[in-house]
Amino acid sequence: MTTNNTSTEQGTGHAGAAADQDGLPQLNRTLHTAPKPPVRIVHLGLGAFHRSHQAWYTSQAGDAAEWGIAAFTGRRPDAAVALAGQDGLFTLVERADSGDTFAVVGSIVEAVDGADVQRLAELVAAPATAMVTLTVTEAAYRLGADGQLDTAASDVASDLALLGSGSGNPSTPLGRLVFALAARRAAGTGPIAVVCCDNLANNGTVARNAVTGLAAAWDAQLGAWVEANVSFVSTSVDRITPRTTEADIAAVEAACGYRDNSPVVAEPFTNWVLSGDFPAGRPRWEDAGAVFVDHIEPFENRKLWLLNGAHSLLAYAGQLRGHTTVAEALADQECRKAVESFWDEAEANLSGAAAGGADLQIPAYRDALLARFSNARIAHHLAQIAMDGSTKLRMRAVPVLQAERAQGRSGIAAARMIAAWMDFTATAETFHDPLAAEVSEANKLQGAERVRAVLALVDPALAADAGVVELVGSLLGTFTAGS
Ligand code: CS2
Repeated sequence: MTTNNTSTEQGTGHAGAAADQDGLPQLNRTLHTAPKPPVRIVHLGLGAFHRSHQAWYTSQAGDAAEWGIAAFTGRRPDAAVALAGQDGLFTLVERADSGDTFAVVGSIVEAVDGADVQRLAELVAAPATAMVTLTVTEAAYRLGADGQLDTAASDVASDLALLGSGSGNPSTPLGRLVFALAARRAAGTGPIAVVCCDNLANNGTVARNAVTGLAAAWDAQLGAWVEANVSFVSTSVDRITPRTTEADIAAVEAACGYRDNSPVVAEPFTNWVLSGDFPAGRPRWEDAGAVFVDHIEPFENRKLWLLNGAHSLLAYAGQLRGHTTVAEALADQECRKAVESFWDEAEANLSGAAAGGADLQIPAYRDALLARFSNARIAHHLAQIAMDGSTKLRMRAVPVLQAERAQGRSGIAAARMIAAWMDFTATAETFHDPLAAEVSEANKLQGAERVRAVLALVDPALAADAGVVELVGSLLGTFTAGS
């Protein structure tokens, strides 16, 4: 293991740092004394990916000293409690095939329990705050299969009732955001950007529809204010970030000589493509390699289809064949073949006019993905990727299947991903999905009826196409252990 203690902030003495039971000091700002940047970014969804990606980019910007992040958790306060105990600092472990490097990231200056909506409102309303970034998961946008905000979803409906009556705090990330935007409107602190960093096609538009839809359903004037004052930025984000383990915490202790309760492990590769306006300014993320483009769609599709699509395929096919991690699944020729043929289909729909003049360098991108997925030192668990399949497949398999069929081809490789998901949901002990109950119910049906019912939960138009139902049905059972 190579150890390279590069710090984004210069370490100094250990004065005042609390020690853990091994006598090691706890990571905090007495160990790393660079000035705390002021809060200018509010983030919703304080998790590992936010820290390895947006927080890292912000810490690497040339004007990092001006840009601090206040990050709010989602459902549970744990990540905020752990991070607050070390002044928002955390170690980024970059895990390459050849070894680890360690760096302290200092851009998060406040870590807050997401339930503290008063603090959220105060910060979003503050004149210095220029943007709200989001990693709230694909499923949190509560889009129905028709792509529109599902106001009938129980948590959306209950947030709307709470907002309307003023009798309690909203509990969904978007409900909380809308509450905080109302505070900004009331404070008169002007335009702001919302930057969606979730893996969705047209994620800026999705965020716009969801946030504006919710705001307008609560208060028409707030809806109009959001339309006029909030800029929704689309982004394509990329950095493989598995869950942190106890072994990772121990590795940081051994290499860095301090205790960090919240290190984050990520691959060395990172990518961020953005498109949209920042009316109140932004950090110079381009200093860290972020790219600003006018037309983001080809970049989004390249990432969502080639990387995320292959991930989902490996997650279902790989687990059906008894594998645990991405690297293990990719080493299985059956899974690898399925990925390569899905990539062929996706690639056919990424080139030519679909690229919109962008040079997507697909062969090099595919080669790089093979290398990234094969990094066996990154234990990226298939179970983590398998979550929320009904939402993810809409972005990862459905567009490729539709594009293939529109050109008179079968779309068999994309259909294979959907069939693998159906087999997985029918056989897994449990699975996490916003539509888990509906999927399980539909899986009880037989034959074409079952395929149609499960497909309808992903995309009603596909379910109405007898050819697709037959194709997906014929691919069930493709991936079985040892076949
Ligand atoms: C993965 C992504 O869990 C998943 O669905 O496909 O989190 C993936 O690792 C990231 O998008 C990589 O940038």
